[in-house]
Amino acid sequence: MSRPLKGLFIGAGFFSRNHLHAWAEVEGAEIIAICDRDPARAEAAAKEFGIAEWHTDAFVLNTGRFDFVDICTTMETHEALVGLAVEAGVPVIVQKPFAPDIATCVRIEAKARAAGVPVMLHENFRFQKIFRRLREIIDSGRIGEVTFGRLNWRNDIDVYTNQPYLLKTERFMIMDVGIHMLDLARFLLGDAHSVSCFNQSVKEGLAGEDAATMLLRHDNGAVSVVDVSYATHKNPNPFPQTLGEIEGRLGTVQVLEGEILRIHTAEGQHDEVIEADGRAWTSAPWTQIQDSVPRTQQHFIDALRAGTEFETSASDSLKTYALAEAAYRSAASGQVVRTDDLLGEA
Ligand code: NAD
Ligand code: 89Y
Repeated sequence: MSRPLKGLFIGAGFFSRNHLHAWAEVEGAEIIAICDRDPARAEAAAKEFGIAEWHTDAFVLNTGRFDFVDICTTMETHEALVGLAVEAGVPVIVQKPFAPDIATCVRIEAKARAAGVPVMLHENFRFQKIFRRLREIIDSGRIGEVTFGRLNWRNDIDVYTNQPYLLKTERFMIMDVGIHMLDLARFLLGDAHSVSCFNQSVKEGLAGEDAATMLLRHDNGAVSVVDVSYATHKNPNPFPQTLGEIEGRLGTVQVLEGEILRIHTAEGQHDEVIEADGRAWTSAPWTQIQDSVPRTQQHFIDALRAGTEFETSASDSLKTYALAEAAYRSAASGQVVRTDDLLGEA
């Protein structure tokens, strides 16, 4: 392999250590500098991960030394940071959610496309081992054409201690975890065009919703129910497992607690237990999420080197974001909302 691609990492906050541990494993790339507007965070991360250079200003992107940038900041900063990278001609991987509203996502994607700069959304849930395996089972034809799906993420992880900005985020649950589930729904059942949604604010004092129940119609006629909640008390707490089932014309796959896929076909029932990868830097209960981060970043580097499309390119991710936008508009209006209207309008 030719020399590793050299990357700048921006945003040394809560989730950054998963990215930085993962970058140390990714083949064909290395992070050579860290940037955070908080100098103490930038310096501490650089020290901990053995990275020589740290900065407080993302304008360092203009120095011509970076082959890519990994942006791990919250959504309201993405337009400016991705814009800076695009102007500097530096390919981008940027954390979900894409931006606070669909018009901003459309502007970001249009600017990158016009400049020919590749941009990928860090959408790691589809890179969880269990969902890669489920996709393989669907592709094998064992359960036939997919007709129905149910995906749920319901727990009461104390997300507010690690990610306090969520307390004040008006578009909260659908943007935080709903967007992962909507991407998974597209990954497993294909594109969707219509959404109906009810939101709930269960915990008191939040600026946004902490639960949402969405109903999707997919382009092939399949229907899915996608529901998310941070206000669901279960013992043991199922965080961070996405549970549910995918039904096809010939069989069903259930996604059960304990990272079990239960496959039902005419021959009977069969379980597959999906084992964690066993990395030294991962720990319960976060392992399933942490394990998906190196796979996501490796996909970005492999596609960048090969010049192929990212699974979750900025243009692909507009389709996921349109479902989230439709969910908010449906919750506000009580109507079913079509995504083609939204993308046209933006
Ligand atoms: P955070 O607020 O803890 O960290 C963000 C960091 O970015 C902060 O240190 C901040 O100082 C820095 N920053 C902000 N703007 C900057 C700028 N212009 N230049 C340089 N530094 C800047 O946030 P977090 O909890 O780490 O989340 C970051 C993103 O990751 C969010 O979009 C969140 O939704 C996402 N996230 C994803 C997952 C996942 O599984 N995919 C999990 C957690 C968080
Ligand atoms: O913010 C959330 C996400 O995107 O993945 C897990 C998380 O950090 C907490 O639920």
